[in-house]
Amino acid sequence: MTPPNRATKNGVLVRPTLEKLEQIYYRPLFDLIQESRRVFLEFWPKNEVQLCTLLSVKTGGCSEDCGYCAQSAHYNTGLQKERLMTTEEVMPVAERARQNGSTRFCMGAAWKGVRDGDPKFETMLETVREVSKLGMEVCVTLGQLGDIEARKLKEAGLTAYNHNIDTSPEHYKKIVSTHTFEERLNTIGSVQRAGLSVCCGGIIGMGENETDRLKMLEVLCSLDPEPESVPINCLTPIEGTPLAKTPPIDVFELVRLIATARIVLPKAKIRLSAGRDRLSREAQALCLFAGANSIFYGDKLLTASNPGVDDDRALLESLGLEPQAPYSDQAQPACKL
Ligand code: SAM
Ligand code: DTB
Ligand code: SF4
Repeated sequence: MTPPNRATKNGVLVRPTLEKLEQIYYRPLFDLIQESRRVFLEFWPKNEVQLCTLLSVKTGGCSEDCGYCAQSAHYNTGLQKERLMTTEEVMPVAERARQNGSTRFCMGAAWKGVRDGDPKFETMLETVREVSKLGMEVCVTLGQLGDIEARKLKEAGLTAYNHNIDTSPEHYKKIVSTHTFEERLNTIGSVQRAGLSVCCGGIIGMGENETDRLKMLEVLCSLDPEPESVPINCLTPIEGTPLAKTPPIDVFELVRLIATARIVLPKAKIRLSAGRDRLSREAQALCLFAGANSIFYGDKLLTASNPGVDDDRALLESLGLEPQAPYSDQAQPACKL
């Protein structure tokens, strides 16, 4: 079924153009939020927020030069490089995540990509096989992959693959030189062909302008199928990286982006991701009102800090929001479609 807020022409879905996105994004803020709230309640009628736990299973020493990243070997960020965690090491963390109410477990590795046949990839497949038995959604972000690797991950029980486009195609070149925007899209293509859900979003606050952010959204809307989840990260400035001194974003620009994403990608989980610990409770509340319905839960992201679990519990409680119920307790997914 076509979402009602998406125009169709002769039954064919019309993807929003940059012009259309600008019309939505630049409305008076309260009009924009009113519309995003309407769409949000239509597709996500429960007052729920998905809690996701993130674990860095292989930290640091990455060959890529992404200008925002603590884990790039190109910059001296003071991060201790670590080997790949074994399945036995990951399992207790995943079990604790489930006990604490997470319904999604995301594992990240600081790699350029993965290759079938590599023993490290075999370890990841084994870990995915075991974690998937716990009944949570399982997501990994391992860098570039092809059709074979995506198919094997799907067979191992993976739900979703996270591979962000991070910014507009134009701005991407200013942030990363060791791989291209096109290569990011190729990996996403393999993930889609394998029948995995795509988790794809970006970072704001890397010196891009608002048009870059809308161009990023235009690319996300052009993905077929659309991304199942869209992480919106605010840059966490990392000492030693080229973006260390980038000023923080205006919070209303973040709210505008989330609201616009909710309107044009109504079925997606919009995840308020990195940078939450620099947002006030009020700012987070506005993001959750405007359309965000998922957060990373736990005091650490991959390497950077995240609000403590007690603070997050208190925030949700004071807003009257519930953590998304675990799958086993749900008669049907929270999204109406
Ligand atoms: N190596 C894999 C890749 O690049 O896809 C996976 C790990 S990477 C750390 C995953 C995502 O985390 C990036 O695409 C980016 O969106 C986000 N991220 C990394 N460092 C960040 C930072 N300092 N601030 C905000 N987001 C960040
Ligand atoms: C995503 O978009 N954000 C998460 C997850 N996908 C893997 C990662 C955020 C990383 C923040 C910086 C750090 O912890 O090093
Ligand atoms: Fe490596 Fe991913 Fe960090 Fe880029 S974002 S340096 S690919 S870990």
